[in-house]
Amino acid sequence: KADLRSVLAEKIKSEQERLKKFVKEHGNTKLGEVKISQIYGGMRGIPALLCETSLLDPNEGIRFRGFSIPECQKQMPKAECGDEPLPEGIFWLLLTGNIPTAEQTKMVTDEWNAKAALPDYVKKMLDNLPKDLHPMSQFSMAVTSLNKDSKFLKAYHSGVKRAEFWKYSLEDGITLLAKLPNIAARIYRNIYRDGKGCDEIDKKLDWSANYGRMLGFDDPFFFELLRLYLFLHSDHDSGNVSSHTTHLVASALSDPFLAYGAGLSGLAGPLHGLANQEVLDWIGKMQKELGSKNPPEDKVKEYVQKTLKSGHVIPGYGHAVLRKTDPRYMALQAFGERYLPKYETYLLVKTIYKVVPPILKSMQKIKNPWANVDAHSGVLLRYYGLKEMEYYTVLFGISRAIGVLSSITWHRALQIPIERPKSFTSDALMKFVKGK
Ligand code: CMX
Repeated sequence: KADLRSVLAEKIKSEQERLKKFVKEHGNTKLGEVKISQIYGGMRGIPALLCETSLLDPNEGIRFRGFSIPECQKQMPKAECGDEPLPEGIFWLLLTGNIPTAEQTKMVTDEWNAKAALPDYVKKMLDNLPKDLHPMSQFSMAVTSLNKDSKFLKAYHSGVKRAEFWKYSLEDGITLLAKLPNIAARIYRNIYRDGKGCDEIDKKLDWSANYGRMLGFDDPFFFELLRLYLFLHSDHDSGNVSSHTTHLVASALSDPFLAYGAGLSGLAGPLHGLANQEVLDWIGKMQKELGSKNPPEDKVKEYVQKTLKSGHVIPGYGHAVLRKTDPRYMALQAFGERYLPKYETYLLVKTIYKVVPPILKSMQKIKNPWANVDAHSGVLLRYYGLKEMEYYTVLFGISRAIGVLSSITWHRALQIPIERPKSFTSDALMKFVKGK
């Protein structure tokens, strides 16, 4: 029945020793070389980051502390009457490397429920923001503003030793995770429901179900979808924009609220987290133009080709690292097949999955023609009545916090220094090449 803090403290102690020895013995081992094309190419493939919580394999997809998505679905604790892993348990797994018991998971749920209430100043700020300010801007502002009561910030200024920083970062991470559904649901109610609805936590329910309730839903299948969604998006190694931004900002010893506020701004980009909104928007336009909710394959093919010809990307397809269909897409597809197999827009998503990869494969410049997670998430949310597409990235933002806040704790425990890679001007690179 050991609690999260004591399990983690033990693990950190043994890892600090193990990793110190590892770096001492192998610190000079080379992992690869850097090519000039990589400097101009978004640093793709440069092995430069540490991420203890998850590992992304180009063909296999993500593993959380060594566990694949199906393994997590099988082994992680679930809600009563549910089949999907509870995101609270994923937080435990990412932090400690161990699959928690049902009792340990419940301890996380209880703590998050107890700390879920928002300070009045955050409520007031959110209630006074213009309704046409994008939900992600509102989300990032609210998260940043919570640093007023950061335990890390207070500890830093009161002279706490560096070796202890991780403990205060963990407390901030837990506080932030507890409050995220409340912030996100308030933004939703303010923009789309005239501020009406409940913001009371039901202590008998888990994190995802409480979030669903505060959004104004009561369908247990929707709560189950939220559990799946919030589990799947929790971590994706640390090279993606939201994770890397959070790490970079946190490396300056900014507190976890400031760091994740910045990460959310990165998540809001159309090539990253906003793609789920773009997918459904694109599908909606296709349905309208083709005059059918589930148009035939040849018409879909024409529409895809037209999109590409107009110079746009096909949202939800391609990936900077993955080279196969994203297993997160497969997990969402399995959910759709189980609960909404006849829904017309779901059937269209299936047709798109048949049609798009061969077309993208034929364009040689595209390294990965397969679907990523964003190709499937929106259609499931829409089926259950969460129809406001520009809100979708907020869900992604609630989930990604689980991984990156776990990582901040670990980076502080391992005392990883401020990130400061070397940059060059083009002229300096040309001079270097000439001098060779
Ligand atoms: N449709 C059309 N063209 C695409 C494409 C797609 N789905 N995916 C890649 N390409 C193009 C790129 O735009 C690039 O073209 P240019 O050389 O003319 O600029 C070329 O193919 C090579 O790109 P790549 O090396 O295969 O992919 P990148 O690593 O540069 O980019 C990504 C990855 C995700 C930004 C890109 O595939 C894309 O824009 N996809 C659509 C948006 C999307 O689904 N994003 C969500 C990704 C998941 C996430 O991070 O959250």
